Amino acid sequence: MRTSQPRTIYLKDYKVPPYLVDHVDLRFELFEEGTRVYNSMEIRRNPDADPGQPLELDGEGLELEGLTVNGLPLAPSDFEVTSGGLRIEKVSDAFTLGVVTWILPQDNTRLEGLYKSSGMFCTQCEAEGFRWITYFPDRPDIMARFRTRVEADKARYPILLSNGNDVDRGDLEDGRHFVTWEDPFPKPCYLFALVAGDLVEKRDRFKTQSGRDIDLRMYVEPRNAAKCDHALDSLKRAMRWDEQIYGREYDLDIFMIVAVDDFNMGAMENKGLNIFNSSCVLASADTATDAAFQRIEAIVAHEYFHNWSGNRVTCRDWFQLSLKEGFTVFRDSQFSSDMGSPTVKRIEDATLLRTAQFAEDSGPMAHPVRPDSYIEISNFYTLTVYEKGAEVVRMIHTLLGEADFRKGSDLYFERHDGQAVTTDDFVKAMEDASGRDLSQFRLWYQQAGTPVVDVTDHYDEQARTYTLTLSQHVPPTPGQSEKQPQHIPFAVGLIGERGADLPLKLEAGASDAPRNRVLELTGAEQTFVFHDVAERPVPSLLRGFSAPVKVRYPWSRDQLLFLMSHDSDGFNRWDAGQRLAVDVIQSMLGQPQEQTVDPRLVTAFRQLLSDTDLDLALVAKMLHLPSEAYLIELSDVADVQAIHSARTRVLNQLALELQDELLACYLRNREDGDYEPTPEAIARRSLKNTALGWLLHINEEEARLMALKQFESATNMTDQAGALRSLVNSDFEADRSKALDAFYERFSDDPQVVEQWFSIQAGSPRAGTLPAVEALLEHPAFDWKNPNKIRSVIGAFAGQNLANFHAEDCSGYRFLARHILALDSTNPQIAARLVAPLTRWRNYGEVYREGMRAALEQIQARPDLSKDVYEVVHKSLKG
Ligand code: B3K
Ligand code: ZN
Repeated sequence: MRTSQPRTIYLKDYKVPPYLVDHVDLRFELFEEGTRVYNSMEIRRNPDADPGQPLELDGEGLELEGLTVNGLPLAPSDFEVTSGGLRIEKVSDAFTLGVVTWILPQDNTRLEGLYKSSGMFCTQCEAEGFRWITYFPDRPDIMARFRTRVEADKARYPILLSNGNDVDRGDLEDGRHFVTWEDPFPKPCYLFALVAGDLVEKRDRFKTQSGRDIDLRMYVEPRNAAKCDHALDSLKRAMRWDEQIYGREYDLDIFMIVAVDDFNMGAMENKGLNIFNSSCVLASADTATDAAFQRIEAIVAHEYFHNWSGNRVTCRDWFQLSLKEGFTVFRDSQFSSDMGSPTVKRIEDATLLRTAQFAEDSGPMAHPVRPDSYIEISNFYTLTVYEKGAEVVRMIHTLLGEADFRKGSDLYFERHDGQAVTTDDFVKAMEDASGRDLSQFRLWYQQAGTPVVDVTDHYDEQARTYTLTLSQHVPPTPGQSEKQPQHIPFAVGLIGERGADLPLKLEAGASDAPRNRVLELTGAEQTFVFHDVAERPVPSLLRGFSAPVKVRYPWSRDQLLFLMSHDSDGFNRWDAGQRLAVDVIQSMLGQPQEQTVDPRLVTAFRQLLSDTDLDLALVAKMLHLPSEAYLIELSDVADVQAIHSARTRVLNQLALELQDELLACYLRNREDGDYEPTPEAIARRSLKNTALGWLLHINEEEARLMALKQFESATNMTDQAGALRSLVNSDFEADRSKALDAFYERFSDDPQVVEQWFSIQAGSPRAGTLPAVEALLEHPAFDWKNPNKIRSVIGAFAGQNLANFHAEDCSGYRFLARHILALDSTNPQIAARLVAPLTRWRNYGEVYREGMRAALEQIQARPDLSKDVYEVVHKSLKG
């Protein structure tokens, strides 16, 4: 824990490591009272570094039991144990360093390094967890070959795993045994993993494109044995897809997946041994929702894809995190898009980006995709690094086109295999393979903030020209007051009066003009003239959300309605509906209760609900009104209660006016038959449950009976949870509590379902009042040591239940601050994540603003804050 001002690390201070580690031999003796780690490193001086530097190793929370050089013990005067590590002033050019440490995994609540989760040992080393295991140069540009021997009690821990191939195993005295693993690929220590436990093994096989047989193994606690199929099937699809789309084949003979209940994030791509949060890998139809099935497929694929984008080619330093994360998120989104509906996937990605990443990008924690500095790297596993980073790669894909992008990725993997590199190396490979100049494009990695593109247009009837003028600016962000124009691929179409796309001729008389074009905006202002335009068109701007920017254009409501039903770009159809709804909701802010909704919105929604020819998956998305979080992001000074009330009124009126259509939609999509997570079936369930939710929102009696029936007879979790959620969000209080009790009763021994039960309540504006949420924290199933439980109660309350969290008496803020402080001493990473809802206090109305600031100040006043929480709170208050 911190006692003084924590140190800031700068990208500009990067220096190559003075020493390299070629080989590491590890031996773990696992006991109930602690673990002894024997670590033997073959070290040599780095020929590219200045000579004569001391050897410095990182280490935290370690008890040093032995230190040898070439087998001979070091005298205490030859080394120094510092607060963050160990320093040996004089070493030779090549030597073997032996370190023995004693650690306490059973007491490790931070969940980084080696720790215990429901009776099993597991590790989490990214980003800087390996230093909690042994002394080591804990930085990703040190790539070593690892050999790991794990020893433990055989009855308690029959399964002993680490990276690579198992090369030796046997029994030891006192009922103990060992397994030795060898990983032939050099890797940074953040990819090291170890697991020991009483687990069942599920096996599968995969034949690679070159004909090699890969052993797929999934390890879970015995009670989860029936929840592995979906992950294994997803894995095989991902392996095939990566061969087909990127030419990437798996390289080891074994690929292992392990599920653990206590995990700080979703999953981890350790070489050959991916470790997952149970909630991101275990699924069965009766316990996991459609959303969970899709999330699992995407995360399994994401971690698998890291084997090339992250493991074979890794990051030089943590400022380059987006090198692996942005690229891998892009790859997993392409994969999900290929497995399901591309338009829906794009809508989901853009929604996350526009709601949460744009908020991050305009708040006090705003940072470039490649940050310049950090205090605690764990705080930089952000939406900016991941999602905006993926958008940046996607824009390269758009600019280069499929074929050249593939040439670029081939070159990147070939050129840098086995290396630790930078985002610049990635862009360079793309340039070299395609011949394109991406120098201005690189600003996407360097400048923080969301570019705003203002669009004006002019139609000249005489000349039959249509002119689009695009101008851009990037708002100032902390530490970056001046910005340069960025290189923005801006996809457009022009829609004629009869609803068809017009040819887009940038020269008069050109024949065969495309009806979709990617304009390249590079200047602060640029004009594009389209010729032979026979009639005044409606512009379809930023089709497919071709860049992570905000577009401003003075659409009329009639134009938006027109786009909603005519745009050939599915994404923009959805977007037009969102813009229309935002406009309607915003116009009702602060208006009296009786203010009625623009009838055109009602008509548009009626059409969506009734037209059975439309793409169901798209309709399901279009029926979702913009979230409160998005409406807050769009406001300069958010009045949360007014937003909540306006949005609720719009929802109520729509539901009241469309009762018949909603009922019909519900009945039409109430399918029977076996559960299948196909895009079509998912869309049906989503539509049906949205209709049900709307009807219960207005406390419709017939819908109440349908919800109760659905709740009782559901054969899958999507319908079960959909019915429960609808009841919880209604005013039928007796039904609500009966359903909640029944649900808990049925699923109380399944932690993943209990987490859903928590979050449905904590996230509900009706059920999730502060006293109700405080009661959930006292529930026997709640566990302060389990991040999923914290997320499902506190995270859901502060992240989804905005009307209660932002109560005007500021009780929600004080509640959050209190728990952040309590959590900071057990799990600083989780504590720091919970600060996020308070960081943008400057963008709220006065009551909220002052309350949030007071909560941040209360946290900051604690003298021994972790670096994690300190950084977020400090930067938030500083702005
Ligand atoms: N690379 C891990 C994230 C590690 C987070 C460490 N605080 C999971 C992923 O992005 O695939
Ligand atoms: Zn990742």
